[in-house]
Amino acid sequence: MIDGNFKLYYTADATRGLIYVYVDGVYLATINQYSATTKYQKVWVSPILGAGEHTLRFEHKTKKVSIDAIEVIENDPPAAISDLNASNTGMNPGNVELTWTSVGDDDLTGTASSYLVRYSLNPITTENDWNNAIAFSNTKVPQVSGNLESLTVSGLDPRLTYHFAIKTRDEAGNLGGLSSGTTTSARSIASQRWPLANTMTPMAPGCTLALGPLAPIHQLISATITSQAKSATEPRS
Ligand SMILES: [Ca+2]
Ligand SMILES: [Ca+2]
Repeated sequence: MIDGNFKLYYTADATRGLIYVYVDGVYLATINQYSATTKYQKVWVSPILGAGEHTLRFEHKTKKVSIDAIEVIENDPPAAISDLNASNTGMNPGNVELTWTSVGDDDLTGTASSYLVRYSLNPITTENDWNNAIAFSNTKVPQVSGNLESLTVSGLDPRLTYHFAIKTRDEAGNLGGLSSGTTTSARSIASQRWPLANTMTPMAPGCTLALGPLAPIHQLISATITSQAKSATEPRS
């Protein structure tokens, strides 16, 4: 078995006796399986064993014993992601690209099973923040620990600034801690400024200035600018 502990499921009745549990050749505990009446699915839970592989051995003496099942419980969660970064690609309104380095199924070792991605208009720095954040459903399969991951979060409002956080899940369902990073918020548009194709030149009063051509995001914006006549008393610039 791997890191964690285990549960031994057995049936107790009047014919059963003592079972001796050894881990890595060292005596750990005695389970008394005797019961005056038959009891199915009794459970004995081992203490937490250290990380690494362990060998279990069970012994009995005069009376019969039973082992219906052994359930291995994995207690070693993935590490917290330490370098989550969020950036806007600029060309797709409502999209933000997240990048981070993968962690393992056991701390920084191995390969995890899935990612839980959440976002919020508020910083996500506590478990309470996490619980109140919005989940971004994804089917991303983690790479082995230490590789660059990326994920595009879509469907955001380009006018707002979002904060992001990720937790990594292992094959036993253990969740890693909250991700952290220097940049965990991003607008989902590249910039609040954009170039004008036209050169601004003095215009006669009442003229209109067309904007364009613009990048796709800016097609959301249309504007008409009307120049105004300067008054006779205003100095000309
Ligand atoms: Ca594991
Ligand atoms: Ca694990």
